[in-house]
Amino acid sequence: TEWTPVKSYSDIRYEKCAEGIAKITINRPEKRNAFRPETVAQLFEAFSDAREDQRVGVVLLTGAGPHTDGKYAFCAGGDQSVRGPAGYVGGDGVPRLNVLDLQKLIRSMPKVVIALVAGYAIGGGHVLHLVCDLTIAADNGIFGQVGPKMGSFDGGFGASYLARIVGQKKAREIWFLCRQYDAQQALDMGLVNAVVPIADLEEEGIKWGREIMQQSPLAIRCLKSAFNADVDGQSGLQELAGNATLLYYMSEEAREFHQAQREKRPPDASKFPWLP
Ligand code: 2NE
Repeated sequence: TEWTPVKSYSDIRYEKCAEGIAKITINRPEKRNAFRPETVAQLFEAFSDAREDQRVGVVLLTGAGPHTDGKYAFCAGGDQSVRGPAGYVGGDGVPRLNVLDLQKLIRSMPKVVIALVAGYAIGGGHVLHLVCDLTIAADNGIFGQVGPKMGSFDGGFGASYLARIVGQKKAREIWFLCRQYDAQQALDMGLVNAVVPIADLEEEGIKWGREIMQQSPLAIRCLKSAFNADVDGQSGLQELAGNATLLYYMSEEAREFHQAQREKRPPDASKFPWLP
């Protein structure tokens, strides 16, 4: 697969291929791909671009590696070296938790986001794979939360969505004991969709991406928002309803009513059935 860089960034790589698949790589291997505010801002920009690009249907999210010590990481969460008293502090001196905005974007964008996890998905990095639609793990994948042992927690998607995925007992175990789980254990608890040899990780992601790119974009879009609606309360319903509006706009019926208003004439409602 030939990847074309979209834009150059300090903390991430952002590429696209001709088949409608984008690849976003967190590129701080010396920090196990931990994110600082700038990393998150760059991720947000790349994901926003992928969302806007009508040729893109699938985004792969992964971490650069291996590091010079031979170890891999998807993401080790927030960069603790820039954590201040009110959040993670970037070059502008402002404390932020902007990864929460990124989580919402990944979750609500009407494209399929696949996490490719090699090595550590820990803390806020674990939550990032969690909010992706699908996760493919390399056989060296390591999963876990660490908040309670290092002074943090994610009680949002990191807790409630985790519990939807692995069940209440397991989610509480993950957060209360802060253990690390290997890829097979993650597969057994439904935390990931597949485990493959590390050498095959990207190829497997592309294979899944290609299969998704053969499907109906509108069907995938509506399904993603339907899955979200079950869990996300009013904002989930808003996404689902937005798709209903989109589909309605695309109908002959909406066009007639819109046209009639523009032409200052009564709409011809008789043309449209009241379906059972
Ligand atoms: C990931 C893990 C378990 C890997 O262990 P190991 O032994 O393979 O690597 P090591 O030696 O710990 O790390 C290698 C280098 O990466 C840096 C380390 O400081 C080290 O740097 P040097 O000493 O070589 O210079 N590094 C690793 N993770 C980092 C991080 N998160 N921030 C800054 N530097 C990091 C092990 O590294 C580990 O446990 N990492 C810390 C995990 C962690 O505490 N994550 C934050 C959780 S809180 C969070 O993510 C969060 C939240 O709770 C709420 C909102 C937003 C974010």
